[in-house]
Amino acid sequence: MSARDDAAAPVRRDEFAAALGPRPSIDVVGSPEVPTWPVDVAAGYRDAGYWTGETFGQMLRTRALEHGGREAVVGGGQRWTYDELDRRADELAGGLARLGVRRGDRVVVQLPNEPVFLEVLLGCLRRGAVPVMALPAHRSSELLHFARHSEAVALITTGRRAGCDHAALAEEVQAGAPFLREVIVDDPAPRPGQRALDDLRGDGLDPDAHWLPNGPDLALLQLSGGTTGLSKLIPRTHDDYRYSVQVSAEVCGFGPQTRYLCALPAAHNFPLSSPGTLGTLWAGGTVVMCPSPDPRTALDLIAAERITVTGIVPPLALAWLDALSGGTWDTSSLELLQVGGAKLDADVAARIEPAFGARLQQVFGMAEGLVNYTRPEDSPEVTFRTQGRPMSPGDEVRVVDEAGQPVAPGEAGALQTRGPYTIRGYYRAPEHNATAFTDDGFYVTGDLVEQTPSGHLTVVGRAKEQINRGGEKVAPGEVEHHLLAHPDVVDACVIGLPDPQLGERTCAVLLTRGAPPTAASVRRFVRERGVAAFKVPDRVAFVDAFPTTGVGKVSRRDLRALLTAQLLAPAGEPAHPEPDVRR
Ligand code: AMP
Ligand code: DBH
Repeated sequence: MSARDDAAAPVRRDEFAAALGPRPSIDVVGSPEVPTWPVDVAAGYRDAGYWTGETFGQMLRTRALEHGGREAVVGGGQRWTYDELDRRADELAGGLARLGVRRGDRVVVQLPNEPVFLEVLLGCLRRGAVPVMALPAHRSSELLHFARHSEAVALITTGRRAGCDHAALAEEVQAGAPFLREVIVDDPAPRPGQRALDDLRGDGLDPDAHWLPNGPDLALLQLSGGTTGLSKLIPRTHDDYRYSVQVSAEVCGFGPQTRYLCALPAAHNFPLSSPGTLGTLWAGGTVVMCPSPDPRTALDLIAAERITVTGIVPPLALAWLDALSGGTWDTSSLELLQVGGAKLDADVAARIEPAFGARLQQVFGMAEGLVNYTRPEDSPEVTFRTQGRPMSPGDEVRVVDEAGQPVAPGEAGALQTRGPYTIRGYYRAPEHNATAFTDDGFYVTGDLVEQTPSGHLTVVGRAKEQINRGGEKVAPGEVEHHLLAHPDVVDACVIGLPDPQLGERTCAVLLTRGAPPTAASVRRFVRERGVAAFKVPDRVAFVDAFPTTGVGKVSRRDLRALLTAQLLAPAGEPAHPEPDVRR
């Protein structure tokens, strides 16, 4: 990072001094490890007014000066004004500084949909610490990967939520991540070796005593769904992420009147930035944190809090539609329902507006950058059948064939993109970057799309191995790695099978030695390896041999065809919700 070292900054509390141990090196933005835009391209984005140099810490302060007494965030029985959120972010930033967390240091953050999420996120951003945006669903294997790969100095988590003891989980992570000096828990009675979040509150950040971040600095590390292996970390700068939040808010018509329900996990790129919670704060609106996306909780909150907009994934759209058809909820305040993260069926799309009395907006985005939206002026045909068009005039998209040549207009091809908020490389992944980005800096999205003359994109398929389980992305290789650790498993292949609710479900196809284990025991084995529940295979099947391609690689396509025919075709077999299938 371009930061100067502020280790000499005064440590104002003795108890924190002991925490100052050896530090990992600070990243240099623009190094092969943390790729960034070429200097001339960056200058162009600044000249065009896309990048303003404003950091998220400054953005919040500006909004507090403008809207101080207005409600910023609501949830868990709390209602904070912009002034209060700003003060809390300042205190958190000050607390981090006293702990010796410097500008550029990585901090893994795993928090539920509660106001504290924004307090900690904005505290980190104001300090210039770089949050790694873990989801509440992540377990030890993912958290360890994030902590180790980023050499995080701290982990900020919650107590017990939704049946998971996050403090105990943090203890596991602590044991395996040597750089992790601090585990901070949002719980007044932390475990030994952990610290209460309350300890960080109290004094604000003294702007003279600490170096604060600048626009080109890393703001946060988002997570990619991954394709073949573990999640990649996505380096987003204050300049580019703030720009994406601003354009999103403008395109979606967010303003001080906006009341946004954060129904998806708050750390995910969609509810965070498209326009999400940060877009709502950019616009001076109110964020309402929804503790769970189940229809009853969410629809009750929409009515009680007079929500005007929310964003959900297609399976939730189905579940909410189903609830609305069987009960009465007041959704009269809702103006816009965003659906994205996975392909929305056109017929389901057409049901949204009559059921909710709100306009549908399709959102096709990626944590790496590019976000597409349908717009109010789009015809029903375009709104139902396409996933929108790029949000910024600075977005460049091209649709290419296997040789990398542009396809004829309207034909399907692979989507590549670059622009003022699309990364030029993953964090600390030079080898992967060599193929995930073209020589001229386009991100190879792995999505197959068709583009209309109006520029709208329809997602028609995928060239990447990733499985999209209703918006939750599963990298087959990551799950296969866990399956291969099973003592009875010789070889494993994880594929996606069609599913009416989720679009796709995962199926682990196994080659075993001796009598095959039960499907339930295989699933338990994967779960006990400490992975997010959405990655535990929905189905388990056994084969005597894998179909192979000409060069002897396992043919996922043939396997998918075989399993789709074998597992889903027989009449009477419950496709849902019964997850285990033994063959
Ligand atoms: P990630 O890179 O993990 O952030 O996931 C982004 C990917 O999700 C995209 O590249 C698409 O494959 C998929 N995706 C997101 N939104 C949509 C959508 N509206 N329709 C179809 N696929 C989508
Ligand atoms: O799926 C995604 O990653 C996604 C979907 C909609 C996203 O990152 C976004 C909007 O910003």
